[in-house]
Amino acid sequence: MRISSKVIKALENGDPIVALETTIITHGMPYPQNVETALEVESVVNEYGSIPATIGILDGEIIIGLSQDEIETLGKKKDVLKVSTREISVAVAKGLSAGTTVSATSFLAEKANIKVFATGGIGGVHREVNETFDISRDLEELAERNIIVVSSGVKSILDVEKTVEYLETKGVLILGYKIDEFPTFYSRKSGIKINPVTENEVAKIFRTKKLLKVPGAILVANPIPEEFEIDYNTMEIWINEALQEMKEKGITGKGVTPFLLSRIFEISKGKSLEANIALIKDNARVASLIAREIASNGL
Ligand code: PSU
Ligand code: MN
Repeated sequence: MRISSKVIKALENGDPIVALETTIITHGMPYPQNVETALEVESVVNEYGSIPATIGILDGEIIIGLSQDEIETLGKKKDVLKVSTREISVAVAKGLSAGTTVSATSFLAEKANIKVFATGGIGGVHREVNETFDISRDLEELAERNIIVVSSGVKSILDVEKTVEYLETKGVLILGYKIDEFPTFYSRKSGIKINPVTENEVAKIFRTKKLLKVPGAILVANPIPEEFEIDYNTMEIWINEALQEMKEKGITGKGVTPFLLSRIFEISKGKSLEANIALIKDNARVASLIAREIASNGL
């Protein structure tokens, strides 16, 4: 594992750091928007006072703090793997390149002693889980990692209620960044009530949790900025169309999330991508503010 010199310096100085994932680059968005977005997200982290650490695997090397060139290389590369925690070793042993999911990124961020992580949306319990057993590794990993993850809730391609229930079962604390309702990625609404907090309160809760040695992540839900919200019912129509096609094509497992994202991108004529970019940038802002509180409290 290689940690970039910038990130090493920040770690040594106790400066605020925000980890960023790469599956969103390799499997979540088309080129070149994936690379542009990844670089913009890093700028937002910088702008709000923290150091970005984009995490991924290039030719078998785990990198904490990819350079701009490395992000570009990963974003352009064909045949890149999508790795959850269990497959990190495969990519490394075989010298392959990979985007790290929320699970793999949380695992690696914790190893590098990074406390805050920003993403778009985490994986979750899929619709029709009774048939497919498809529950993202992200949820199990978050139960075990001592990290704060900022996301726009979970996508409504998933079963949102079941995902929230599962997070409770697994002991992942859900907090709302200045909101009292769990967001569903493209929409600020779900009807599910959560505890609203400020960045300062997140840091206090993190400290208390640490003192009590309560394991598991804190999931900070930050809703999509209002002007980019997509009407819930319109989204439902698009999602159902994509889900239907997925069934017809027989897509399962790892392919599910990337397929749905790219189909919804096409069906929505790019509107879903615009929303996705807006919310990830806002999550980077919130994560940067939280990381500063964490650092200034010496946590
Ligand atoms: N949600 C998004 N965009 C993404 C992902 C989730 O809006 O790109 C990625 C994340 O990296 C997440 C992964 O960890 O998909 C989950 O994949 P799966 O459902 O196969 O566990
Ligand atoms: Mn899955």
